[in-house]
Amino acid sequence: MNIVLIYPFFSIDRIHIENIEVPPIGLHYLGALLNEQGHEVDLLNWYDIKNTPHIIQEALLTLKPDLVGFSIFHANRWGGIQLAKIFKEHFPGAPIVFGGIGATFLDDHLLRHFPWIDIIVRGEGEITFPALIRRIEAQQSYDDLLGLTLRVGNTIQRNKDAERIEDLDALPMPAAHYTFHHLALSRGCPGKCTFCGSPQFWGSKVRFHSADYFVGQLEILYKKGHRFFHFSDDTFTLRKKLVLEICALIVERKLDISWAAISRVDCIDHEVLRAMRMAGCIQISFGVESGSESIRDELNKKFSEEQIRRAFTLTISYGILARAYIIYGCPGESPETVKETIRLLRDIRPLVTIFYVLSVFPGTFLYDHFKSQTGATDDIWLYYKEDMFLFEIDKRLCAETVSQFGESMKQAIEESIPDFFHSLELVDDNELFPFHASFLSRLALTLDRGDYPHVLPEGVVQDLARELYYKALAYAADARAYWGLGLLVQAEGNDRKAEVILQEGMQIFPEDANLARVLANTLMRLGREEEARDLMQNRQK
Ligand code: B12
Ligand code: SF4
Repeated sequence: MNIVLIYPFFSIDRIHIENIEVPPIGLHYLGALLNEQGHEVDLLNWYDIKNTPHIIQEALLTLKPDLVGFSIFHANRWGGIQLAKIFKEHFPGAPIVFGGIGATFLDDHLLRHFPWIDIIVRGEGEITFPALIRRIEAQQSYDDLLGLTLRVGNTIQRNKDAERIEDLDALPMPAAHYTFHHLALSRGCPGKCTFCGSPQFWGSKVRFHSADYFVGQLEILYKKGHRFFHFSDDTFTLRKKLVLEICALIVERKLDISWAAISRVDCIDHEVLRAMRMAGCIQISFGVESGSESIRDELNKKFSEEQIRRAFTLTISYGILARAYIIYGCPGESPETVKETIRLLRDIRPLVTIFYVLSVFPGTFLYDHFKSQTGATDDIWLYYKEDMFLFEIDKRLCAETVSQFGESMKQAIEESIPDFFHSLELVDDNELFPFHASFLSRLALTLDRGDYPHVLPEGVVQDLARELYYKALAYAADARAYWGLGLLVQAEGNDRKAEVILQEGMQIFPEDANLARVLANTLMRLGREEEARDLMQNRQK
């Protein structure tokens, strides 16, 4: 069959497109599986297609789909609905199938209101979707297929849930078919946070790939040239032994990669952090959510402050950037709870904090509670609207105040950033010194050239970056530290000093292209064009 899989567009343009530009990992799994079953699969990442509508027109001329599948998060469901209509008009014989978390929890609503959507595959797709395709190909009825919601006569029928896959390794490796940098080791989460759809979608029993499968995927992507990865599990470190095995394999197979993971504050310790750092982990994000214990309780995120504090201190001490996710506009949010969050953040000193306003998604406890309390139905989603914030439905909150809460937290944290950077304490472990140097120089570079300059005053940024570069070089020689420091000193107009730093770096890292380029530039600025030319020519030989 010719199958077109589409990741549809979002209604609202984003400032940070990195949150939406990545097609769901699940589409790669499904595409790989269908490819291996002999189908022709086109996977279209159309997250921003509304800005280039001619591409839709071109696709309609070239594609010949027998079936079109859409991967729906909540926020791109209108994109899916609109594209599905266009596809139905052009290819009336091709069934339109919706899947993913956004379709699973609004199955009835979508089929009831949008007649051009034919079938919803609920939950995990790899068993139900191929089974559906087989039935369609064989022109057999699929009315009884587990995991489907569909129209039967004039009614909408929700079949029983499909079994979940026991052995995730039995799935074909998406990396053999596609190139991407988001990977997942596991499915499922034992947590029960009230704002999160993961437990209802995946279940609380967690299933894992083996270390061999996971690192095997990394290896394939590495050979394709990828060096940075996101390990996108709900909690990557849930099974410590498996993580240690993965880290050992990454080192053993000499994969020179860096990666970011998501974890929970109660799921890390010295041993696992050390292994992760040695295997290239540079960042771990933790859901802190709030500094107020009563709000954390309300969200069912029952970690103590002590656990949060310990996780951040420990993670940073291994030279891993610890990121805090904070949700505000929560039930019971007040100026006091905001102060508590600021206090906790100042205490745990995350080097990056990501703030979200609490959204209420179908498939979560918060949403079910809202419906049962108010008598509202899923038809609230008929409005052309991406998300629903808690402050829109909780009378105790108002938009303006919640927005002020966010501003005051962000401002307080920005003011504290220099303190956070000054106070870094890294473990005294010789083997980790080159990693510490790499961590500190990366931080300095982010400060100097990345996201921070606009939030910190001129001068402060440069002083901090300088401090970090020197601290890095005190741990170990590091090409990036020499390069960054050279650039910083050059930007201050001190070309002679920049030359000394860069020459020292070049002695140790003669192959480093960045160092050579800045050194050549410095030599030009010093009026030594010939030396600069020689340097660059020698490199080209
Ligand atoms: C990794 C991740 C991200 C990554 C990458 C997202 C991506 N494109 O995959 C990043 C960091 C970019 C991200 C960003 C955001 N995320 Co996120 N993210 C996740 C996370 C932790 C894992 C997703 C994952 O890889 N799952 C594993 C793969 C195998 O599953 P899958 O892709 O869903 O596909 C399977 C099924 O859904 C189904 N399926 C999927 N598509 C289709 C299509 C068809 C036709 C069929 C038949 C089946 C099918 O079959 C697949 C195979 O089994 C989930 C939580 C979770 N565990 O699911 C949250 C989650 C998806 N994210 C969530 C949110 C809210 C966001 C953000 C909006 C956060 C924010 N405020 O900005 C952004 C925007 C994301 C977006 N694109 O809308 C919510 C979504 C809620 C909702 N109902 O939409 C989740 C569920 C977490 C939560 N808090 O509840 N996220
Ligand atoms: S927020 Fe994290 S820990 Fe809580 S239920 Fe969702 S995935 Fe699990």
